[in-house]
Amino acid sequence: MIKRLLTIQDISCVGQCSTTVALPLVSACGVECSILPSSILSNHTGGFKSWTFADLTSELKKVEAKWCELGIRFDAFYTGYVSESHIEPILSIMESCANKGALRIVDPAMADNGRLYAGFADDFPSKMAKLCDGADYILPNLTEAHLLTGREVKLSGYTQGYIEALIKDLHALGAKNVILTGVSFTHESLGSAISDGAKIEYDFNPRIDRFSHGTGDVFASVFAGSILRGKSACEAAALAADIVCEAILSTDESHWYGVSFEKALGSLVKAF
Ligand code: PXL
Repeated sequence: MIKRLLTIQDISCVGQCSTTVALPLVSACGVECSILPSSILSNHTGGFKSWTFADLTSELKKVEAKWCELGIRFDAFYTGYVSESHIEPILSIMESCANKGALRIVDPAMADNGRLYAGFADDFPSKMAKLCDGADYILPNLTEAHLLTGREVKLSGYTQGYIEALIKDLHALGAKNVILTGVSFTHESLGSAISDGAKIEYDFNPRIDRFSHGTGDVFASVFAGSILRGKSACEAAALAADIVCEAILSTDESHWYGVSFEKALGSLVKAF
């Protein structure tokens, strides 16, 4: 039986992030992808001058009630960019619409390059931490990891011991598996640390010296689809990183607001 995943995050109508990236990538993994948009924006907030924002918090409870009435259930939940008002309704849906053993995959998408995204209050990381509590997998980047654990952000010049202490603090939020992205111990490589709470493994790719928007969403979407197809966390993280690299390298330099993940869909389909 094909597995069914529900992704809960915004729809940025233009910008190649969140739901518009999750839907094609999770589908390409051979997993049914249902969506629950928590808000609709004209475009994402990372680099465009302005945007519209329609909040859908009040819809979340109505949709949950309907799914309960219809007996609709999911094998996994994958959350991304959400606001404070969405957190309690999401926790409720993850309880009431879960098949037995349903997985919770939380990408605490809220910050990058040392800063929270536009529009998030300074205390938002403590709210996002509530979604991490009880998650099977969390996928913070380095900035998000520091903010979630109340640390001052340190993006370079750290040791392996430092990264492993940070991961320990992330587990203490209540997350079973931690996939910390954006880890680098040499200038030539960039990758992730994958921890199940007992052992930590690393996956690195050659560093691509270019800032790209939406790569965290591509990584999380491929990771989520791969886990549902039975890959281990290390295999899923390695595949997700390979797809991110292929997408970045396929993206025209002038295409600044996202990555051309469309060009990597063929490789992703072939990986299953
Ligand atoms: O890629 C994360 C993301 C998702 N949704 C919106 C965003 C961002 C990052 O800036 O602005 C609306």
